[in-house]
Amino acid sequence: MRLFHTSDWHLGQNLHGQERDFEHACFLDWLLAQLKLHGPDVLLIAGDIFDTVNPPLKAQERLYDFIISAHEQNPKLTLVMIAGNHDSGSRIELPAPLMRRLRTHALGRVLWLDDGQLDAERLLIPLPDAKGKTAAWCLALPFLRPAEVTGAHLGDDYLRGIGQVHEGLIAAANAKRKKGQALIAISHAHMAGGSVSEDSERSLIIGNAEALPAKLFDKSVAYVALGHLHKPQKVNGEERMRYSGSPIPLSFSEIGYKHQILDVTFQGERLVGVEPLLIPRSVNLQRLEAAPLADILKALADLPDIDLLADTQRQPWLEVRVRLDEPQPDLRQQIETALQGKAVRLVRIAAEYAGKRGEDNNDERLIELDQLTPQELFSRAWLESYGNEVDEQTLKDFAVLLQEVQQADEQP
Ligand SMILES: [Mn+2]
Repeated sequence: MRLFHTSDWHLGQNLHGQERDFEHACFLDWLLAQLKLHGPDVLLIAGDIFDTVNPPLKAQERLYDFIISAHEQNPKLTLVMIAGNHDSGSRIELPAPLMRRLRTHALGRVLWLDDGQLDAERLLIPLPDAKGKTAAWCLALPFLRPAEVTGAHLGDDYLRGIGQVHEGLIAAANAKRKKGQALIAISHAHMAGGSVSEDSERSLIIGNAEALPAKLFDKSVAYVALGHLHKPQKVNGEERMRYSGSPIPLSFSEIGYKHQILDVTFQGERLVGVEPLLIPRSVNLQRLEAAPLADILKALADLPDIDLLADTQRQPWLEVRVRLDEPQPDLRQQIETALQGKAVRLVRIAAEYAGKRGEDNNDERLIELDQLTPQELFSRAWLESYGNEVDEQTLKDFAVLLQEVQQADEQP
């Protein structure tokens, strides 16, 4: 039994206004070729399939085209995908009846039965091997929003609610499986101890309350395919508990990651190997680190010139950081002029100013709005208005309101 584990595709993402569709198309072509080459039994996509709850049509076409192509090419492949915190759970599930015909299972929500028990049945997916025999069970844990795991008979403790879902599902899976069948979990969550990227993983809840303890997955679970963190990594050094990471860098802070999918092998109920398959980078992200304007202009002049025969879609995305003593109204113009005829695509200019408020304040920098998370902005506004730090409870309430706003577009 062999599976591929991937996550955080963020189809439809744009980088400061620039579409990533070409990069996603290159990744999906590569993935199809890997499926053909290695012929795994299962493909797991651990959430954040789309970048937003209302993804552009082109992004939806990418996903469904891929599923159909994968099925036509590898007719015995089972595909399981779950919603992440960027996805709409109901949107992911919407075409489920069609997708089942393509051996594809899409889980976006957890449901509770009338007696208050978790509806575990719909979250347990049999994974057949090449001969069609159930070789393993997949436990699907879509990203759980507070409203799904709290309430009347569940109580209002988010972490406890999450714990109940895990316990209920693992118990149901253990009751169901036969000897020799592996348990494989797929989950979109922030596990405690994971390392986070600078600015692209939208906070799940807030502070440390959002990080889940690894012990939620007891040893009966042979492998945990995780999504949410964009850097590929093991959780607490455990071989069986992994983030595959995103297939493309979703922000300039992710340039250094070795983007990959994981090729995971089982013998009976035992995990026997995990091998990364490195994804070729179709478009580079390039960042010029903060320097005075004169140095930056010189560095820009040294960039390679456009090759008229080369594919413009493969030109690197460029972020330029400039250190300034005072505002420079024609900054963008100077940079754009320096970039004329250069084989890069400018996506962002970040200006940093040396602080002017006294000698001790030389490190104070002006921060741009898009460098702040909504929580940070709220905290700063609170401090400025009331003169004291915002308290935990208010921050939590703010996080709940924020989630409501972020989902406001979502269809019921
Ligand atoms: Mn993500």
